[in-house]
Amino acid sequence: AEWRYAFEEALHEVQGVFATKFKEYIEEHSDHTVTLFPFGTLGESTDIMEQTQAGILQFVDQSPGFTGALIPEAQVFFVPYLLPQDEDQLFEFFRTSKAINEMFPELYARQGLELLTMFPEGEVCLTTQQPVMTPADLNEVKFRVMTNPLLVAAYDVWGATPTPLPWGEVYGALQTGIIQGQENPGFFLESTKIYEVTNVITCLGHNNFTTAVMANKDFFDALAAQDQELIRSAIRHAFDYILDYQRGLHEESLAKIKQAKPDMVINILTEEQRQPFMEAAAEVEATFIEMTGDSGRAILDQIKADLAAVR
Ligand code: 6CS
Repeated sequence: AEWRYAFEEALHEVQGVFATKFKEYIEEHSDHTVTLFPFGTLGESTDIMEQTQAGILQFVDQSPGFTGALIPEAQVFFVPYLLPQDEDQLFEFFRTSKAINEMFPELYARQGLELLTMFPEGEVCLTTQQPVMTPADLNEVKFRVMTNPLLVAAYDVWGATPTPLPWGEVYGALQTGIIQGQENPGFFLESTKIYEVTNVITCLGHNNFTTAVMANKDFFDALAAQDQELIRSAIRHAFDYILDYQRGLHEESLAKIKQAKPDMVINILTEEQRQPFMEAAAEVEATFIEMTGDSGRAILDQIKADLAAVR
């Protein structure tokens, strides 16, 4: 059969590299074909999710940053400073986490989605017009976030004016001054040339970008056991590849930005400079529990237990 798979990035970006590995594996090990739809070909993140829930697409990569309305618990990935910065710990967490591999699939299933995997895309840094050395520097800064209430809450406590927008509007909004900042992982800051319309990159160590790949559940459930296993194997293959692919990518991307635009300021904040951001962000965890109740608390507790196990 022909399977259709849409994602939120270009073909050469992390989600596209993952999807390409998935496609190659499926086509090499079966008679099925996978048609890839990169960002922009079928609309924004919310559009490709709707198309997957409707069964027009079989596979979709949608980041929790856009899944918050559908699955509020997915916002846990925006509790600042929850995920470790150490790559080995982070990768081991995604590989072994019970929250990700056992609990989240049940929540996605209720929305008609078979959650196949979640993986990290790299450390998230801020790009702004002015330096951000303390939370006070974000005061009055209209800061674009993904359409996610908890991310709004996080930038609120840092004093910014959080502005949820779909990705397709971000470059233009920075260019025209409607917003003055946004955040994304290093590779994406480089590949989308977002540095052309901002002056300063600031890394606070507050998060790593998490994404999720899923299938339409009715489609998946109706497949022969052999095809389900084929899909799971292809996902494992692409997962291993994408973790390896990302080693060193963040640093390389920042170096490429510096090369393309030498006067771009790149500030990696010290532990001491991060402290006020951490302290202000501590209340965001309570906001997450308020938004999601017992179900969110269970996910958060399990993530903490999963993290403790890899530390
Ligand atoms: O900021 C965003 O909206 C986008 N960022 C990444 C790294 N991937 C897709 C997403 O749409």
